[in-house]
Amino acid sequence: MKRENVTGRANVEDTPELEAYYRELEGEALGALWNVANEIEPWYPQPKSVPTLWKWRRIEPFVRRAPELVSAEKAARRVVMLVNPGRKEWSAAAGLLYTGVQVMNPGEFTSAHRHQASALRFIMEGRGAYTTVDGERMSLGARDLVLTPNGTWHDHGVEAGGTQCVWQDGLDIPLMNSLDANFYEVHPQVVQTPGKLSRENWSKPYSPQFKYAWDEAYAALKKDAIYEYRNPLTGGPIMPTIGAQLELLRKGEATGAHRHTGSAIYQVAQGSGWSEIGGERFEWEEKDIFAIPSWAPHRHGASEEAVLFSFNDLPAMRALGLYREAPG
Ligand code: GTQ
Repeated sequence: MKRENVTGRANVEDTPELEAYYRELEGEALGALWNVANEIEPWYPQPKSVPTLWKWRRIEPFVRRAPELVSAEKAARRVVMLVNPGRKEWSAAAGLLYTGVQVMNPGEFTSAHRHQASALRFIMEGRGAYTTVDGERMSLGARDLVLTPNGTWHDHGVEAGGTQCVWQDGLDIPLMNSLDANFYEVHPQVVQTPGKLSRENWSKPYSPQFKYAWDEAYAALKKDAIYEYRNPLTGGPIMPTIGAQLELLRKGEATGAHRHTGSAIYQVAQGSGWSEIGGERFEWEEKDIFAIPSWAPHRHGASEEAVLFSFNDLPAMRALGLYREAPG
């Protein structure tokens, strides 16, 4: 047996005969595994996503210009997407997660729809924002979290007496498309007629609570330094594929480094500090957004007291038995 084979990794040199053989394979929709085995079976996860920080001061001018260039009605969702340079073809911010910043002026709204992708919104600024989820209308203020779980009808808007509102959308669109399981439907009404949603015998795979007010979450966070948004019925994650949390970092404090399978997208809810992600250091301030790819070692520190909001695909990882964690 050749020594190279001991590693179980391919080590084949091209010859003119082999090259001709590869071309013929390709013509038959076939391929030689040994040419790609090292790539498709890596020793450990090799995400195409790269650690990325989007500074709010760089995003903001584009967000403000969008309403001047395109109406909310025509755009349907007027969102500036945050696209990871390594995951452009999937419109992913990292791995299986999508994120974008949506802007809406007073009196504007999006038409009602639903999709298989699970979604959440973290309000960044403004007064008068609302979301209607399966007929239940909720008012939203800065740093409130609202869920629009997979399959729920939703439309959003800003009341005529409000101010321009900006929020971060987080969805598992790349996961749904990777699984070829995405669906999209338009509601028969442009906007839903608000009503009362019955929660009796709740058996949906997501939280019956859709709105998580900032004041309550922040009060709980102050006690524990970590606050996981949970399904109050099960104590489990808010949605089957997406989890979310707040982390409180006291001034000068730094977390230990670790890595895990699954990606996370962060938004700086308050304060300033830094993160080391995959060996790179990023300095962040309020409203900055950053992405941690799967298996990238990471840790955070605060220059002044900071609160980090984040969402992740860990529920999907856990449901499939794929969650692994290790020290960084
Ligand atoms: O509001 O449901 O940013 O479907 C991207 C896709 C928001 C939404 C996005 C969506 C939505």
